[in-house]
Amino acid sequence: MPVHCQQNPVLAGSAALAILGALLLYFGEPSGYGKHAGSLTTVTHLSARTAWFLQELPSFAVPVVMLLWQPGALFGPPATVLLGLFCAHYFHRTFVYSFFTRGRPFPIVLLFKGFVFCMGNGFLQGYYLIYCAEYPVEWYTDIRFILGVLLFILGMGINIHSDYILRRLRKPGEVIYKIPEGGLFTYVSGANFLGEIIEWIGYALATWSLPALAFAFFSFCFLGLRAFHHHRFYLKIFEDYPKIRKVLIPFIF
Ligand code: NDX
Repeated sequence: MPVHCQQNPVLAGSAALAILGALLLYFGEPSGYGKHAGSLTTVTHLSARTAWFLQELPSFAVPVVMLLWQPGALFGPPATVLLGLFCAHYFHRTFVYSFFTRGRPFPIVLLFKGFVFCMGNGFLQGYYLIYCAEYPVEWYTDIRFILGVLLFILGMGINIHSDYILRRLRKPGEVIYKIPEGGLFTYVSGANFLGEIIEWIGYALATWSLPALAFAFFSFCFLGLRAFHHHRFYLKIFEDYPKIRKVLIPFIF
């Protein structure tokens, strides 16, 4: 373990992520934005574009600032590539997804919570890879790295494509809901979420680290639950909702 690495924040942050994920599943309440926001007349909100930009920015900016602060500190090439994948995801989410979203306005209180979450997670993943991880150069040819990176790319592709399908269901300024069609939406209601979960499982495999595993677990809990609530919403709203379509895992659940 490198001398600069403090194990306690890494363990505490990973445990917090895992516990938060488990609590979300246990209580099973929908997160109150998007379809599940209810009436937005009683809560202070911001446009979806501004809200997604602000809340996701720390996940990109915190690791980048940490890197600039300590250039090269205990930071070998495989760790550079792995942190690059994390930052690439959040570069897209912050600067591309936010810019194009046609989502409903977002409650400010949830934006604040999302901001804190992204700050904490950006710090945890960045801290681990910059100060704690030690990958030999042979890690590039390790099956965990290769399979993990492939899964990450596959998941990111599914996630971006599915979010694109959702976006095209609305004209600019519209806030109606329609049945998503095409891509993995043919099989599941939470196709974008399935893509994101695959992505973070791949990242956990490629980094072989506790913080990444905890984040994959959190994503599975949060997004799996959200997929369940979306599925229930569709069944309630659309009488002609496709019967073959499952919640999150094609043909199974
Ligand atoms: N941000 C992760 N809980 C979240 C922000 C909110 O990156 O305090 C988790 C993330 C945070 C959350 C974050 C963590 C938990 C928090 C929560 C706020 C409260 C909660 C902090 C940080 C909390 C407690 C109290 C327990 C601690 O109008 P609209 O918005 O519905 O429109 C949607 C549209 N759309 C449709 N349009 C037409 N017809 C249809 N049928 C449509 N269906 C959807 O598509 C949106 O514009 C768009 C996508 O909507 P949706 O609902 O499918 O996805 P969404 O949840 O908005 O996520 C967007 C993307 C997606 O790719 C997803 O994978 C990714 O972001 N994401 C989201 C959340 C978390 C996360 C990834 C992760 O954990 N990895």
